[in-house]
Amino acid sequence: MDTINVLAFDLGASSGRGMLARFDGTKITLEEVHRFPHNFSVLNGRAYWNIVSLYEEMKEGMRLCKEPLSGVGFDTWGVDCGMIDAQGNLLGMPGSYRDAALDQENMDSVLASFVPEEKDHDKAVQEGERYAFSQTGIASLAYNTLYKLCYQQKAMPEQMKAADKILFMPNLIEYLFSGVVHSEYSIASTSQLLDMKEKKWAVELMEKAGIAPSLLAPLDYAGKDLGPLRPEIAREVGQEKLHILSVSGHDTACAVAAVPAREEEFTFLSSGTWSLMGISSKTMLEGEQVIRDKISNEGTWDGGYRPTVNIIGLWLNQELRRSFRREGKEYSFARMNEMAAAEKPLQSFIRPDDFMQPGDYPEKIRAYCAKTGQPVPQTDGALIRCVLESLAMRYRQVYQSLKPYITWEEKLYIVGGGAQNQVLNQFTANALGIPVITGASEATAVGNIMEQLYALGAYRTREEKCNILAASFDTAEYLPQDTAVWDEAYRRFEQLYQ
Ligand code: ADP
Ligand code: LRH
Repeated sequence: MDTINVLAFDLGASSGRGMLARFDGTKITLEEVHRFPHNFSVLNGRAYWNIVSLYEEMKEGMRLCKEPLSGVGFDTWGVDCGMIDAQGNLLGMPGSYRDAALDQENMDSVLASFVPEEKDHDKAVQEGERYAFSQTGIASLAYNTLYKLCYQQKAMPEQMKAADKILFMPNLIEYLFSGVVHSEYSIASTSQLLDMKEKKWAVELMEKAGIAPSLLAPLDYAGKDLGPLRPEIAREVGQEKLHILSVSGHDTACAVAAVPAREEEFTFLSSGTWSLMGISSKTMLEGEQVIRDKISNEGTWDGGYRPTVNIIGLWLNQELRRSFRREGKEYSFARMNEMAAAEKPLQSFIRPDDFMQPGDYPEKIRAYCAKTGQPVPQTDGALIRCVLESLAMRYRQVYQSLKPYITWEEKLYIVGGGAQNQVLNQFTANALGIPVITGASEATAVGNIMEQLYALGAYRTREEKCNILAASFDTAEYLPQDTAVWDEAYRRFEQLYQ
């Protein structure tokens, strides 16, 4: 078989990368052709992604590939979108889900508006959350596209009026490179605008929220050839025959497509800026408890479900690192782990998901520990350890909410950049009391590549896919240790939620 070359652009919340895959029929060889840092910027109090710079960086990534490519695919973080007008012009910079305006209050006011007959605000919010879940199968999270669009109606009505279509980030990028206007299922599932059961837009909910359903582009699925690059771009990057292959636009769906599980049913943690814990599932999870546990029935690359809980993730570590840098201390992630490992175990915990906004994290964490009567971390290492142990404890809490649905062998597959964090992997095995198996650290790009190879007919079955993953990427296993100590400490962690 001739070697197949495909390029995956994988935009995470902390960096973008262009990964070139060469597939020889058995094995993928990955080359990182281009990596570029990116972050949101706050302008005039509002958080934006720099789509112009992302676009230029991706063109540069294409230019750097010297061999002819059989496909290029794009995946990004969830929920965010840009808008175009009826003439196809881009309307402003896409807003970031970290915008401080996308808070609980904004979400609650939308939820309460779904049940205007209920005059008690708290009850209306609860009822509204049930309604939103019943229409979508997705948990209400303050940064979902639904709540952002409602905010935009109030904050930027003129721009919303000018909008003809809303395009989710990967689909916006595909549009800029090809002119094709569509919404891919997996990324659309993160918006809370899609009825996951019926697999069509949740029109009634949108109308109640005052969002015109015509704003959404037609829904379709990964695996399609979206057509060639715009001719002027193809010429510029020297890839005149390159076609865009539609992959699951949501990076988490890509990461799950790269889990090296031979079984069809498995439990995963996609670990990066976010930690996404979930299970593969043939059906949606529903009911009161699912709503309370904030489980979202997000979409897989092939049109299925992967009930998932969003956990704040290694954003905490990234924010600590940025804070240390501001104090003049430059630590690598590996160095941060050494510092954490040297500290006393299980001293103090935070509730990870309470830390969404950027800021002075050492100060925020110390203040939280003082307020909750726990030992205040005194060193940088102690702060890092507190974050890693708290994340592992939160993983345990989420795992317990998923456990009623786990009918297969208890083990957790971890993929993504965070799989390189050996300290956290071990903490996770200890906290959950089950084996942890780590897979590709570039899982999001690998999933994107596997989906392109599938679209090109390079493999067909799950078994063939697992053989390719096994031949291409190492795995490692972590067995639980000191579980009695972690069990005792978990009781202290749980008290923070009472
Ligand atoms: P995203 O896709 O959200 O940008 P990644 O999947 O690239 O995130 O994961 C980034 C995270 O991976 C970093 O926040 C860091 O915590 C972790 N990481 C990266 N490299 C290492 C390393 N060498 N050791 C430990 N952790 C690492
Ligand atoms: C992780 C992720 C996650 C959420 C968040 C906003 O990168 O895609 O699944 O949707 O971004």
